[in-house]
Amino acid sequence: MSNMMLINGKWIGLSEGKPSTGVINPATEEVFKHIPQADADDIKLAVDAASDAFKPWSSLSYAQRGEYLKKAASIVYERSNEIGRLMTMEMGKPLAEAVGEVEKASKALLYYAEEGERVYGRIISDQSRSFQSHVSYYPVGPVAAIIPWNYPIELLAWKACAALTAGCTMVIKPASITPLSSSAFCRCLTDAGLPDGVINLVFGSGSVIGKYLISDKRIKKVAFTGSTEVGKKIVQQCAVNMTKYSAELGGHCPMIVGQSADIDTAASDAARRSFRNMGQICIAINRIYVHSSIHDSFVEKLKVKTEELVIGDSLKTEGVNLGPMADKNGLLKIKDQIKDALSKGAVCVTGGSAPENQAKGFFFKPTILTNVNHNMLLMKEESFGPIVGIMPFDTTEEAVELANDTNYGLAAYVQSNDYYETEYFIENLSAGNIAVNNPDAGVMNAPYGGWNDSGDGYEHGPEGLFGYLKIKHIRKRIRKS
Ligand code: TAP
Repeated sequence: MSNMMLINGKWIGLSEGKPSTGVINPATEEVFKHIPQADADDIKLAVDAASDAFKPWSSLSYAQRGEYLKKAASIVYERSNEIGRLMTMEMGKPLAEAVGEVEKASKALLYYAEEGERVYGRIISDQSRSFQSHVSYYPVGPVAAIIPWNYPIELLAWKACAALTAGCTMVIKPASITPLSSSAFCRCLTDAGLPDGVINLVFGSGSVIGKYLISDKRIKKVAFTGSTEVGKKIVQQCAVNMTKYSAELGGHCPMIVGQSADIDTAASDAARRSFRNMGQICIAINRIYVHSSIHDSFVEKLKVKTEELVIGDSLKTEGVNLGPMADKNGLLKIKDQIKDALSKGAVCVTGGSAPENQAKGFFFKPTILTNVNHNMLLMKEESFGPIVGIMPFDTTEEAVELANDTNYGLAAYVQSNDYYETEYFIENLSAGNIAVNNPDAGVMNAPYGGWNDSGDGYEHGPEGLFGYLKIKHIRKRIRKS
């Protein structure tokens, strides 16, 4: 059931005779399921359905749409084990984290179910008492949502919750690596009674079917999360029809550990945010700048925390912290970055190779490199893997300069117990999200978006919802004279 696409309320499986492709379990490297692939005609049918469903769906009140979302939230929560298990099988993240991700998606549905009722317009006074301006919000129209594989359900849910609340309909394209959990999530929405055509789900390679979706004039917004490279291409395609877009893109995030920091906290936060989900997080910490007076003790503590992490297949072993990487290309990329760094003088403190006990699967040990500099690939390009480079600094100005030496601007992390130093970092770091003395830069009810090459637009919070709304300004005569 989880290997089916959804077009206009009809679930489409392999029996429809479409070309198919295999889904690989990264822990075993084996294909465990096949899925159908959409072609240009399927995309057209999906956009037809989303267009036809738009008027009736957008005509409901926020409260009525909220009721569907609330019902879906409880179904998602009930099925979190089943959906989480599919996610672990298709992209490798430990089962407990996968289930936790699905539960968070259920909470996102509840949050936006309520947030819709807080879409207020504005009344603006005019220079003349005879006139008044009203500002009202309207759903943008059918939306194409293009999703990556690293948080396949959360990133789908953030878009779906906000778009559906706003009154938009959707055509969803999950990453080719993670179609199954996405399909199981969409089934929760249809089982909650969502009318036919309000959401549609198509499988297929983004570089092949993406253009049909984005170039269809009836699509009024493209909500994209993925790499900066693909995001820039999509933004160019959106320009052709002036299609609205949101682009949540790559990152290369710094952490600054000041002289006054609690080294134990800094080390555990760094271990969590550098290596969780095998570093396959847009807001992963890739570069750590540590005050030179505490550099060596920080490195030692981070090494200990890192070596405590248990690597394995969470479907076979209890207590696993890190699964395999989601695909082979990701693994090859970090191996290249490590090779490049070592050839330029870096020192590998821990990791640097696959675990000895795993004969198969895209497993790799979390890796810490010191003696690094900004001429090394790992300090410049997104790793999207379990590696981190550590450099010492002497002044706060130097720390900020190093941290900001990137085209990205998604998140930055500060560990410091010096009030004024912390304020200096907050003011001067060039990133859309700053986490101070904690490793979690994103929460559901506050805006989440990147600066510079990390994107344009917001998810989470009211800002995430308003991204699916357009403004109508109405200037009214309200008095005869
Ligand atoms: P991408 O390779 O960019 O793929 C993302 C999505 O775009 C997939 O569904 C992909 O389909 C599709 N796609 C690929 N080429 C396309 C094209 N030409 N036209 C339309 N769609 C296309 O990224 P990924 O490897 O899945 O995800 C990792 C990246 O996402 C990292 O850079 C990470 O930083 C970023 N990310 C950012 C955030 C935020 S919130 N800023 C959150 C998570 C991840 P296929 O799978 O079929 O190729």
